[in-house]
Amino acid sequence: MHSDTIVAPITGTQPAAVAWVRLSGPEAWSIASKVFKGWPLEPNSHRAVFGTYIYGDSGLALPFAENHSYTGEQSVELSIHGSRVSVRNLVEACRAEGARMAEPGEFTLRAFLNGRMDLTQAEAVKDTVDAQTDEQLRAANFNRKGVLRREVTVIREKVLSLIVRVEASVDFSEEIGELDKPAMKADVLSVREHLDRLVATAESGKLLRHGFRIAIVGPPNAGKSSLMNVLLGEDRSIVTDVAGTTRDYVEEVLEVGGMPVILIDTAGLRPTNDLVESLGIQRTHTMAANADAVWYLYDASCGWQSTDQNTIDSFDRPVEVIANKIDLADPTVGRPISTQTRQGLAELLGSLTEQIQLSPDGPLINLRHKPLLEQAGKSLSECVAAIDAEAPDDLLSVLLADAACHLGEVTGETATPDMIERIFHDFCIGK
Ligand SMILES: Nc1nc2c(ncn2[C@@H]2O[C@H](COP(=O)(O)OP(=O)(O)OP(=O)(O)O)[C@@H](O)[C@H]2O)c(=O)[nH]1
Ligand SMILES: [Mg+2]
Repeated sequence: MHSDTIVAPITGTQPAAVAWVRLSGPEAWSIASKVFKGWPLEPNSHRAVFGTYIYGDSGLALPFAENHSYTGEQSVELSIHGSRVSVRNLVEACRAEGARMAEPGEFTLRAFLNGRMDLTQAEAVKDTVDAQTDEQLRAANFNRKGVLRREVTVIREKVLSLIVRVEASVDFSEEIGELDKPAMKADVLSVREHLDRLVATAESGKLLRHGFRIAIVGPPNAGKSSLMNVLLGEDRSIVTDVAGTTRDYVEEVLEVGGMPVILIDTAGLRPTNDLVESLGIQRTHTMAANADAVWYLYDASCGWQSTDQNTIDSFDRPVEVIANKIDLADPTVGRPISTQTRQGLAELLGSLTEQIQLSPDGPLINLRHKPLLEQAGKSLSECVAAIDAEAPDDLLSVLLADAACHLGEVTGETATPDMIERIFHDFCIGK
């Protein structure tokens, strides 16, 4: 447990109707009793009391006893009116009584250090707070409740029990006999398969976190900006009948089926001598190359041209061809839509929803977990190879210990202070 008591506002930007300030540490209750008139002689954990602060505002004090709080330490959450000055006064009053301003992420760091949560749960606290779509929130809730923690712990415990088996046969070979190599190999392979299933969730995790990027490309005047606007439901991009209206790319996030989708409107593709336009067109190509999907939009009333075919061939990747302005002409090629009459838009979104649907329920790993789990898997594969090569048992236990160590870095049991610091570095004040 830490010896100092920390304080910080735990609610967002002021002004707001109400704000909360949290104190955590051994002096939390004692400091609260000095800044809050109405603090009970015998506070009950989780029971709020109403009172007045020494600088005049009033609100609730909610005490939490040690081992029964978010951080695991004695804590108090204090509500006040959410003006900037009221929050500042309360924080200053707590500091005057000996509290220190909390560092970003320090409440959650203390919760981790006090064993209230593991690293995957601490990361999920941040994901929960940062969630912008339903699916992001659902996945964050999963991991915050410890689903990933349990999964990794189960795998790690299996590895640890394999180590015990190898070491027992090394130390007590006379009593319990030689290690059963075929059985050992089968068990290591089965743990490895379990691990691979978890590693395979990284792609969905990345999609969920960073969103599915769609570059809308095509000739000028095809209606790319119009499509962007109609999908967003707002006039984000400038639309005119002047070819070459969009000069730079514009990106916006849209929620589709609970998933974040990033729509990128780009400059229309055509030969040009205009310096600004050609720079914009270069960006269109870069955006298309880095996107998860490319939508090639053309004007159905102009028909499908050989230049359209040449452009999509040049992309060197699958492209979804979309025929716009079907209110003017029937298309011969591509998915028919009209941004003006909204024909075909529901179908377009429907097929996108199917494309980005997550695999069935389960924990998703993030980009920090992935290399650690992969390294654990590599050590297990090396262990299998060592069994095949009839390597000494000692080597098997070293390789298994290596796998267990990497798994422990995911949950935090074997994480270095440096790793832990990096995780909490991205948190903001009050988390
Ligand atoms: N009839 C009809 N006109 C449309 C439709 N979609 C867009 N337009 C019109 O087509 C013109 C060009 O639309 P934009 O959305 O600016 O086209 P763009 O592809 O972004 O063009 P650039 O930015 O120049 O590359 C505008 O006058 C729109 O009103 C449609 O479905 N039907
Ligand atoms: Mg445009």
